[in-house]
Amino acid sequence: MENFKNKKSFRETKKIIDRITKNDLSFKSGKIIGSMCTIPFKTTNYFLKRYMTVNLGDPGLFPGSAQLEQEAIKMIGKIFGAETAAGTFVTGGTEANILAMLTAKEYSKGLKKVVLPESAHFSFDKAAKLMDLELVKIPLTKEMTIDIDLAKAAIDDKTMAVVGVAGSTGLGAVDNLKALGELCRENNTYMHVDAAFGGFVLPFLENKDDRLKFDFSIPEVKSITVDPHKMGGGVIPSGCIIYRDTQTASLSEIEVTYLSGGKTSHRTIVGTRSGAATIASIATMLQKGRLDYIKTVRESIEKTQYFYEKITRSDNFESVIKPVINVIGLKSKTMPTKELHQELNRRGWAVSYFNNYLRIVMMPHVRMRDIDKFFKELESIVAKERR
Ligand code: 0PR
Repeated sequence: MENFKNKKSFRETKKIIDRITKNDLSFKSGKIIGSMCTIPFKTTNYFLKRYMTVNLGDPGLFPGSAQLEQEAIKMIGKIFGAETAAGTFVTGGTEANILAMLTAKEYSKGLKKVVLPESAHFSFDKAAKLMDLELVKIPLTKEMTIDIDLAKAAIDDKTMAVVGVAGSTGLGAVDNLKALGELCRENNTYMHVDAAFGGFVLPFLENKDDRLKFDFSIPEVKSITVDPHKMGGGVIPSGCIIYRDTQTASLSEIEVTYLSGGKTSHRTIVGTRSGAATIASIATMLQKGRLDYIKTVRESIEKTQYFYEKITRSDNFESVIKPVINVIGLKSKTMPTKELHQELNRRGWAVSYFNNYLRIVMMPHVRMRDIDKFFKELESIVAKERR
């Protein structure tokens, strides 16, 4: 970086920043095939610019934007089957999950034990570190979902929260949340669903299986994480924590007495927060509407199916599970998957490596021709390895 002392012109500044960021990958390259984010909706620029100065941390200054946020939360709550939902936009799934754990801690009056599947996102480890929680990670079944019998054995009257995942980070797997809910009934244990990824997929799936139920229609579910900046097509940073009702939402509340507009409160970890990103993401939801989400999800599932069939037809690869949504865990049968990952990286492909498989995510920016190219590359790597 150049020195800070001499100020630079716009052109010089742009040159410096372009030079340093030139190695960033671009979604348009077709090589980002393992990320859970995507290209934001086409009108995003307009809303980002228009609401650049809005700080949702000061609702007294921006009452209209604060109202818009609440109306959007209600809208998402209704999609998830709750007329009474309340919550906030946050920076993403991590903040939403941490808030859910904070809320559960308050709800349970200070208990610390959290029962969750081994597949849960690492944001729960952050929450545990922050709040000194005890995570009991439950092994998975062969479908890579939480083992309900083992969960049952772990849940007791000392349990602060039970977490289920609707669209796991590695494989898109959906836990048996109805069964998990039933385990929360006896002690009225707080149940949270992490649908950061699945929340904008599952409600729009055609031919839905009853096992994919994840929302407030399960009576024990108290809160849900969902990220507009993943399958919502929104812009980074946009997550949401949605609570079943205002009473639950207010458990994480901190009163703020001095901000303009007088008495107000925060239910977020951060203080000042981006109105621009939130409003741009809400604008995306409004412009897409239910039918467009159904279409986006259908196309993503078709691409997943297309790739899955290629894998299963090949002698060289296998899928960890039959994909449930638009995430695939890919393993090589002929070479160590870790080496395959390294070679893909060397060739400029951005896929994530999870222990012993690669995560492929069929986001809206991934085109059929990218999938063909990627599959050819996979075959060429294993063929070369064999020679
Ligand atoms: N819950 C689930 C189920 C997730 O998959 C994720 C993140 C989170 C919570 C946390 O969300 P934030 O990262 O928004 O706080 N899943 C992706 C992952 O860890 C996040 C991601 C997205 C990472 C795009 C990289 C990337 O390029 O892989």
